Amino acid sequence: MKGKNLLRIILMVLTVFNAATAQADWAFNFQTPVTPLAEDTLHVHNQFFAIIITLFFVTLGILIYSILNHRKDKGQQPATFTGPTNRWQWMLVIAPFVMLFLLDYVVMGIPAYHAAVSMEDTKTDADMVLKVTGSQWKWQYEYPAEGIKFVSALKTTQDQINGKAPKGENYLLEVDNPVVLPVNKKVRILLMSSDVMHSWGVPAFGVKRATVPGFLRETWVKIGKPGTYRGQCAQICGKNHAFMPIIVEAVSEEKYQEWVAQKKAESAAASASADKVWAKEDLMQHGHEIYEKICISCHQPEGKGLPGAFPALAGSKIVNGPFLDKDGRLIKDGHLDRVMNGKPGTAMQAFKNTFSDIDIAAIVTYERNSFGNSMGDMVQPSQVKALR
Ligand SMILES: [Cu+2]
Repeated sequence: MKGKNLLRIILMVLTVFNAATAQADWAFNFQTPVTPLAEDTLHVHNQFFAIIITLFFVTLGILIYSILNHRKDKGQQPATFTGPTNRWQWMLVIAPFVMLFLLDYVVMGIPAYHAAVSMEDTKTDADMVLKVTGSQWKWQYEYPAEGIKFVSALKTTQDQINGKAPKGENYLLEVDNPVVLPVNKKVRILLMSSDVMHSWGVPAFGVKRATVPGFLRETWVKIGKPGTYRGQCAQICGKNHAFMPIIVEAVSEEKYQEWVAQKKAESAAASASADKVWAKEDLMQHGHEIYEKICISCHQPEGKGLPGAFPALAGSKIVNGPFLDKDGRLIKDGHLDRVMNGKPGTAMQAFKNTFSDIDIAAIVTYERNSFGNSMGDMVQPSQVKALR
């Protein structure tokens, strides 16, 4: 009688569990997979989960049954033997071993091997290459074949982060420049880092790969469905680790080509307007936008920095010092040199690699005339261009 009740309880738990996981859009389920890798790994996960849960309930059932029925007060007498003494007992020792061996190395081993091998297969039939560089605290993307290169940074405003404005729908999961990729194309993704370890992770792609300074790592995607896919840095990388999301827009081949053309036109236009003379207000405004997006994470609002970690810009000797010598050459360790070439061994990167001439001129001009700094001077984009 008791054994029947126990069986009923186990069946009930399994039924409830099964009903809960069967709902595809259940809040605690995985995101819908859109790449072969994501489908493969999710399939392996589900299969293993079923095996594990079955083993769990079978062992738990035997355990509970034994506790209830093999009790001293039921008159059970303990056996006195030690070790297997007959063929039947040897069977009880060997059978679980054989079962687990088959489960691990055949039933679970073959699909796991298949998934692991396909994860590493980045080169076969790759249609294009995307380079991803993690840096504190933004992503840099490059399309080598198209000559497109841009920085993708958090778009959520400081006011939202500081609770001064209501949070948007995609709070901390929105960027200024999303990655755009064509659907149904195998994209080989090369990953690197300019400072510390980061990890480029997009759950719907089944991809999460660390970017390691000094190493080139790879993964790939072949996105089956157009859409906006969001991810985050998945390797703790310092103070603003939570503020470097990833967005991939998967679009049709035609839309992708349109985007490529538009990006190329934008960079051509930027290069052309670097040659004209800029008004100080325009540089200040553009510099403010970049500061709020990029520089603020270390140098802080109001340019006060973080003592011991990131230097203040307000009242800084470098910011309030000269940046070009009388022959128009870059002064070593001057303001412009620091922004363009960075400071090796610190979080201060060489921004000439990622920022345009206009960006660099604007940010230097902005810093020299903000936070109580009042140098009154400015840098023209053409000057930056000449220094490259
Ligand atoms: Cu991170």
